[in-house]
Amino acid sequence: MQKQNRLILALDVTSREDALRVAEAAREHIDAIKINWPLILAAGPEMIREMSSVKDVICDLKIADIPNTNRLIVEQAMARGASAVICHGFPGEDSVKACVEAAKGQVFVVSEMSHPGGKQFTAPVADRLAALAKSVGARGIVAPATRPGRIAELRKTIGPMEIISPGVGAQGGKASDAIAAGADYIIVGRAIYEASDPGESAKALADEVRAALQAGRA
Ligand code: O7E
Repeated sequence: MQKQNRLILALDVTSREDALRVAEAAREHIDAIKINWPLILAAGPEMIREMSSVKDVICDLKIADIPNTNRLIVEQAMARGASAVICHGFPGEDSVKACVEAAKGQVFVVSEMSHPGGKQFTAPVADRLAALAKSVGARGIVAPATRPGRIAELRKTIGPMEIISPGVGAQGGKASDAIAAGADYIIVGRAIYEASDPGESAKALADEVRAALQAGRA
């Protein structure tokens, strides 16, 4: 995944036509496409391969099972062209390790989730989940753009590992705040795919990210 725009498109649309339309429109302003269950269930797992010809695909199945099942799921995603996968940490170290091995390190582990309910169970253990991600050699963690202060906190736990951050736009977070707090990439869905002009919306977000980075360097 290139680190050019620091913007990951969450392609949670429910038809192949919409997926192609939005991905093409946003293409030059994004670094990766995140595919989740809505698109896979609606248009089939071959969407992973098809979208991987547009941009690197992060397969967001939020894998959360025993090690053997996790391994089987990750192998299927990678065989279809995924560049990385997302798993949950709560099933434990052996389960996350199985994902890391099957994806050759290309794993992001969910820490504190971005929605209000994320405060209930994930927030109290987010630092431990982040530490687990680090100890098993994952690529990075998922941390909430809705609570940028938590991005900065979790950064202290993981050091230079990557942080990808959802919650910008529809969930109320701001791209510039997430980047200023230390996110490497923001993840944006509805603010792009529900926009009347998804290309313009993606461009505006990428511009906001660039401006935040420049302000940080000044
Ligand atoms: O709110 P949106 O429309 O911009 O979409 C956000 C996307 O990020 C959506 O696919 C959702 O499943 C995902 N997400 C969160 O919103 N919050 C989280 O805490 C975690 C994720 C997620 O994708 O985890 C893996 C990156």
